Amino acid sequence: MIYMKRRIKDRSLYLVASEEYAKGRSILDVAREAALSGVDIIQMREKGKGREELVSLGKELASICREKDIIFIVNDDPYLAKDLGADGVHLGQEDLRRFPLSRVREVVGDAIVGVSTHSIRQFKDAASSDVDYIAFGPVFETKTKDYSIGTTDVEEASSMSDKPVVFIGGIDESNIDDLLDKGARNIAVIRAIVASGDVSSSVKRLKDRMLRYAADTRDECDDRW
Ligand code: TZP
Ligand code: MG
Repeated sequence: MIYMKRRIKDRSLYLVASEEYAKGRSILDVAREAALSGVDIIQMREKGKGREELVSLGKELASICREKDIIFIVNDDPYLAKDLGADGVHLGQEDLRRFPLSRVREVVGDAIVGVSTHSIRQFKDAASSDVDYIAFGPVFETKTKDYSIGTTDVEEASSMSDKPVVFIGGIDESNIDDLLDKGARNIAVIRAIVASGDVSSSVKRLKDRMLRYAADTRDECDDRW
């Protein structure tokens, strides 16, 4: 059985762990370093690995996360999330066609379910559905998608739902302030952490920006979630 539902903390830094961007480093090494440095959520997102490899990597990532009280999310596959005892699963729009949310709930029970959205219309659908958080993007240019949606809708997406919203896509230290200014509270990245020459410093600086922004604007962490 999957664990009891964990809460996504407000002002979460969410690492999407994909070895293909790790410049030859093992994703486990990157995840370990990131876990020690302050990420709040780690997602296993490995497109090129078979099930056996995913199970073995997933067990290691789950153990790293457990040790540091980090939320562990599995991408694409609710059955794999369940088998790994993950805290949750993340699904894209195409995954939802394969696994309708009613089926996802049957598989993962009360675990965290997150969904990717790429427009306000998709966001609204997600907001009124049985998901626990909503990812919105890609807000900037990124390698995993051949388009980006820009930041025009960030304010609307930030304020439209009581569910946690996680912004994603090309976010790094050079543009994170723009998002925070527009109301973003939770940020997900691949390359800004995974491809960094100094994972620990990158994590600490991103997290520090997020927390400092909250303190400076007196909009401290919201514990509704
Ligand atoms: N979904 C939307 S953008 C993206 C995903 C998985 C990739 C984000 O990667 P990066 O390196 O932070 O742009
Ligand atoms: Mg997917």
